[in-house]
Amino acid sequence: TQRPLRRALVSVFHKEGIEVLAQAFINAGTEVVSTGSTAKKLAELGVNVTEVSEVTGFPESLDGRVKTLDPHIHAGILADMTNDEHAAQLKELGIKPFDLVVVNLYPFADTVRSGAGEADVIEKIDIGGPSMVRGAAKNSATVAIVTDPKDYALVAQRVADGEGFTLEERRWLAAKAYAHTAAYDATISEWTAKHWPRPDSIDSKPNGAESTDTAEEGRTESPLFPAAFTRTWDRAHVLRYGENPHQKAALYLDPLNRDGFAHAQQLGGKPMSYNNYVDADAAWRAVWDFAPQIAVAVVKHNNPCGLAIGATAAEAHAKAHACDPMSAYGGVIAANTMVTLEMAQSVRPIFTEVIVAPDYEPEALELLQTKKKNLRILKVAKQPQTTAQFREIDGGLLVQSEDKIDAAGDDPKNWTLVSGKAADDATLRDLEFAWRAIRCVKSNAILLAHDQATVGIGMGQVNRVDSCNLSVERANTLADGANRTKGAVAASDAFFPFADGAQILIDAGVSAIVQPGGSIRDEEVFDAARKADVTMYVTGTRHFFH
Ligand code: 93A
Repeated sequence: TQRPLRRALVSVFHKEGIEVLAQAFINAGTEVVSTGSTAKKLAELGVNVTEVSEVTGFPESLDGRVKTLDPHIHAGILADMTNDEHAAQLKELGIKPFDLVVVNLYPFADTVRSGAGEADVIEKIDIGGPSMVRGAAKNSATVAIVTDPKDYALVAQRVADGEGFTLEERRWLAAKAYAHTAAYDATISEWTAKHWPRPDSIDSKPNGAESTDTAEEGRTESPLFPAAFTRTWDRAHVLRYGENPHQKAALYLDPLNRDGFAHAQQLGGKPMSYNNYVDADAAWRAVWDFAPQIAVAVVKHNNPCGLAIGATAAEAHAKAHACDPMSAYGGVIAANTMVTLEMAQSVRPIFTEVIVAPDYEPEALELLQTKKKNLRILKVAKQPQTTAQFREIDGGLLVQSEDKIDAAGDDPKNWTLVSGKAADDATLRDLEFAWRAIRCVKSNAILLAHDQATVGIGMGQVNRVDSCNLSVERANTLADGANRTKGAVAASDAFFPFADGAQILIDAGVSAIVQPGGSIRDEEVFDAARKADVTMYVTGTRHFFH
């Protein structure tokens, strides 16, 4: 099944690594056909190369949009030379077959990332390249397709040995090639879906049905998340293991969001693990809910064990850590501001897995790098840009827009006072803090806060009463025996279905509670607060998080 690589078609945007191929072609006397600047480069390297325009009898035209799109090229790629009729036809047409096609596509994603204008981006949509790749991959019966420069050395070897690739090898190369063009087109689709949405002039409901967002539920056309379905993920980093050592895991990177958390620059410590990524991403997203105020989050098992706003990074960290020093052991720390030397000093004695921040003072970085050798130190260029969340279910994929603190009910101006007197400024600040902070706590979530810092968090329970008890218990477990529930404020991520949960918080001495409201027993819940003269606001917005 081996086929000698006697005639090659080479058209590559990036010329890196092509030398090894050129040398092999020269040594083996391979016939090489090539496009404009690739031909020039190969000629410089000493290859006896034929220009594509010579083969097609047609000049490269329309600013290079039409170079290889020609039957003289594509018949040479697509002729199955194991098929006698194909071979005969090709001979009749005076076209010679290719044995090897080497293509490297226009850098679409790089061009988008560079911030280039629309016209430049469009020009970097490769048409001829993918056509050659797909054609050669289809014809793996006789053609070897190479799209990955990492394979050049292998190709050079097969050119040199005069035997070429086996059928199995050509098929493997074809499979790689189709993955490559699929990802390439998906990236283009993601960009076009984002930049060229359906205009109002085109009815989303051809049958004239109502065109509200809710009417879109259950429809397959005009998806709510056009970009989500065509999302491509670049370059996988294989991770040591997943959530547990017996699970396989990898990190895939978004080629259009190279400044995101997953692309963090690591400035120290051991390699990131799967769980490190999960926790650090949660912490990183949590702190940005408070921008432009300075915030620090300490996260463990995807839940905050401390979250605070401070006048400085060090103060925010000290307050966040103080919430639950026991749980902070082995946690992940995120800051939405530069990590100062002072903050680094307060982090130093605490066993921490990961620290993530937009930047570090040089002295802070040096201290962390030299005194905490295992600490993974991450620097992230941009605040979170993610818009959609994915969850695979058996036989399907759930997609939703991300929960952000941007609903009407997230603004205290829109809250309704249902019990007690209106909160004073400090209490209202704490209530707003608690409400923002509850977004990142796993449901059912109850969060107690004081002085813009969490003091007790009840998370992830299957009933709200347990979460209330847990938040109170966590608040009052400090070694010094301090009662931190008295005078604290409380937030609940969803309504209280009964008065019992709220009663636990009231009995523990909280001064104010904020919750979405909307239970059929709202009045019972409000009455419990009224009886104790505890301030209660309802937001009308919920922040479940699972
Ligand atoms: O503009 S194209 O879509 N039209 C074509 O006919 C064509 N043929 C090859 N782009 C085309 N190519 C691409 O040109 C290749 O995929 C490769 O990226 C690049 C190589 O051109 P050059 O050799 O001039 O640098």
